[in-house]
Amino acid sequence: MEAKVAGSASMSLGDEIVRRINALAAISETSEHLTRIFLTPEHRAAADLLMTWMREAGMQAHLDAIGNVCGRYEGERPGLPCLMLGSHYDTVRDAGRWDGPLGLITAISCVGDLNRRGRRLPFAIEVTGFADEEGVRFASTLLGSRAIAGTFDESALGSRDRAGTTMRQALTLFGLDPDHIGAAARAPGELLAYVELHIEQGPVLEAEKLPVGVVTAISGATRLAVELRGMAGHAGTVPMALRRDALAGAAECIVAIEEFCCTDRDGLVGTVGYINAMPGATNVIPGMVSFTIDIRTAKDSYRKLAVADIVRQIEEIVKRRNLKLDINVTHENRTVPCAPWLKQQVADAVAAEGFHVFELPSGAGHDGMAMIDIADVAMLFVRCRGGVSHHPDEHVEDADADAGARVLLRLIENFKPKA
Ligand code: HGY
Ligand code: MN
Ligand code: MN
Repeated sequence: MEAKVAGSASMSLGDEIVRRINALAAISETSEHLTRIFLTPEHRAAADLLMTWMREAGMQAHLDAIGNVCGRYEGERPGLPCLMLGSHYDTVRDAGRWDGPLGLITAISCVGDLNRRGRRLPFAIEVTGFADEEGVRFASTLLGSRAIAGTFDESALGSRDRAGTTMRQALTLFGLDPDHIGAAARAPGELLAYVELHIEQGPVLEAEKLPVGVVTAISGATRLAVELRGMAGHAGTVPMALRRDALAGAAECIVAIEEFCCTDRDGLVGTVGYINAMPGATNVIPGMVSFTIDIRTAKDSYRKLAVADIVRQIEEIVKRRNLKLDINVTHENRTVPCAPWLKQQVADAVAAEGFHVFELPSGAGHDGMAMIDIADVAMLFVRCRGGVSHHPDEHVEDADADAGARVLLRLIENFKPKA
């Protein structure tokens, strides 16, 4: 049991949160970088630590059928519908320690504060650590929140990671039953609302000199997997004019994507985050290249047009270079608005804690994009240094972690279900 820090409850909240962020960050695939991927041993160790903290906070805690960590703090009487809080506990590769865990640990610490004060509310509180928001291991993402929302696509069980392991096999190895994922789905009406605290992952709050912000909407995203096939060959003997170089073709596609997105089109952003060239030898012309594309803009209709335009450009490059193309959408999420009635309660809590109410959209995706199918959603952003995220330099000042906790606790204690 951790020693409770003296001082006001919210100061101990901030201290406790930062200490736990650092403790959780130590659970990683390697000691050099923070990487915690879905259904790995470090994923399980993190789940166990989170359940320990949930139980210390007075919650019942369990792992659900897809590996979400689920904590429940009963209301004035058992079985009441809940205000669900939480965030994800998986990370990207070489990640920062705040993306996901800040929202999850802050929610656990807020419940711990209520528990220490013996406070019970006219609703239950549930805190969920979503198992896979980043979608690093298997192409599809939001797996944990989709399972809870009842929208998990069973066909994803056949998707393979880079080692060729299927999600089905990984779930089984993790000790879960892939044919039982449906049991994670919650019935509509069990949740009064879903509220997530998260780092902004952008520079706006820092520019505004504000510790917290109220999210208006979560931008939609489209992810695609591309495979180009040409002809492997000897780097020293095949004349340039006779080559079908898959990597040179991929390079032309990647530059075309960047140029298309740079023409300042309604906040359109495009990223190629992963590429793999085969056979991967210095003296062999690459015969096969696979890469990923991530396209985002807040306007769904515009994003669909942009994706179609980019695919058309890739098809033209591939044809001209006499390559074979295989391109699939692996993830598609519409832009999700935060519910006005709930967003207002986040804003009221920000104001009640003495902070300026500032609204901003989220360019990053979050589990609320799946949770919207089962409950209204809202988000509270916390400033992060330089807006840096998905990077080991990601950082939140102690005072901002404490500010976020104070606002979330205020929101919880003043929460009114939708009339
Ligand atoms: O990709 C995203 O926007 C989120 O961090 N998973
Ligand atoms: Mn992330
Ligand atoms: Mn995140």
